[in-house]
Amino acid sequence: LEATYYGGYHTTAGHEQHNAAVAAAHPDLVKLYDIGDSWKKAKGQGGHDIQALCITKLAAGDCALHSTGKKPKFVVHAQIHARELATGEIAYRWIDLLVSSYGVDPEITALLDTRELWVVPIANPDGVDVVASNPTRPLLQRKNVDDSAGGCRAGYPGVDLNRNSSFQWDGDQGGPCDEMYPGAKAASEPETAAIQGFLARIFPDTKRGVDDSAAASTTGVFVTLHSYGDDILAPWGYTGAAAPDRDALVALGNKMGGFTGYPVFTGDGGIGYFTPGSTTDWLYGTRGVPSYTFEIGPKVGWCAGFLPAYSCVSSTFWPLLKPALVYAAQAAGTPYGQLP
Ligand code: 0X9
Ligand code: ZN
Repeated sequence: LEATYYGGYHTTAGHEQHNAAVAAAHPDLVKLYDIGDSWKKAKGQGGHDIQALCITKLAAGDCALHSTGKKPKFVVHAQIHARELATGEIAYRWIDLLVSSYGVDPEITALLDTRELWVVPIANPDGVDVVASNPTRPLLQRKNVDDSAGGCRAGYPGVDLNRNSSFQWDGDQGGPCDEMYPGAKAASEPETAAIQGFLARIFPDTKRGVDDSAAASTTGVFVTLHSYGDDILAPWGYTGAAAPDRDALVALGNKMGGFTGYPVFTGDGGIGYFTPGSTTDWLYGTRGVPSYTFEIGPKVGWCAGFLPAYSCVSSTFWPLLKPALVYAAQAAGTPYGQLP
């Protein structure tokens, strides 16, 4: 299986080889987990396990798949929309930065000493297989590859995994052949069950009204990488009503967006449509974790679009995202307070 395509982007197999190599090379820093199945895997038709890495200077109790760890958690989640090529590469470089900088760069060393840095580099592995199946001109598959609702004469069947989450799921977002098809029911897809199950295990429930003493001391930050809106979207995505912590969410969003030049929007701001069933609304709405969609830009120019030249990763995307992710990881300690 080819590890790369389209000038250097990593296939699902390439990411799997990388994850295994990083875990083997850094047993003191990395734990690698299988958090569930892709749709094809669940059907016994090949497919993939969905992989999550936890990167930290491992001490007793760190990086367990439950919420009792002492270090605040920062999660990077990427390529839930398969055709958004820049996103998985940023996750890949983030992993490499973390494991190669421990004991070398004081800022990253401090991060690994004090945070659990979780990464799900490919949230939609079957979809990425479709995209990479034409290595010179990647296919524009957005969704997973669930075709059980019937054939689509034109276009690509599948469920939009960013409409399938079981918080404010809305079945009226389109039919099986539409790009925003939310699935037959909430969390119908194994990829959704995997990410929700994983996040519910590692994050305690700190949302308002559950335990307000916990809400006041919320730790953890979640970032999902999309492209190419050139902005940051904060909860809620399903409604224009203000989220309970909207001012604090936007304040942290603005700090992170300062590194990338992204403005911060809530509701349908910036995009012009609501997004019921998104990953970020689900995590914020069920666990209270400050959760952001980074829409990697630019919207115009050479590096715009779903399929930018691979050289754009080094020239444009990574230099902007790297400091934003470092900042977000630091902020996971006290996301709503004492912003440095
Ligand atoms: O529509 C989406 O899923 C995202 N845009 S994309 O072009 N990458 O497909 C936007 C998601 C916005 N989410 C929230 N506002 N929570
Ligand atoms: Zn997207």
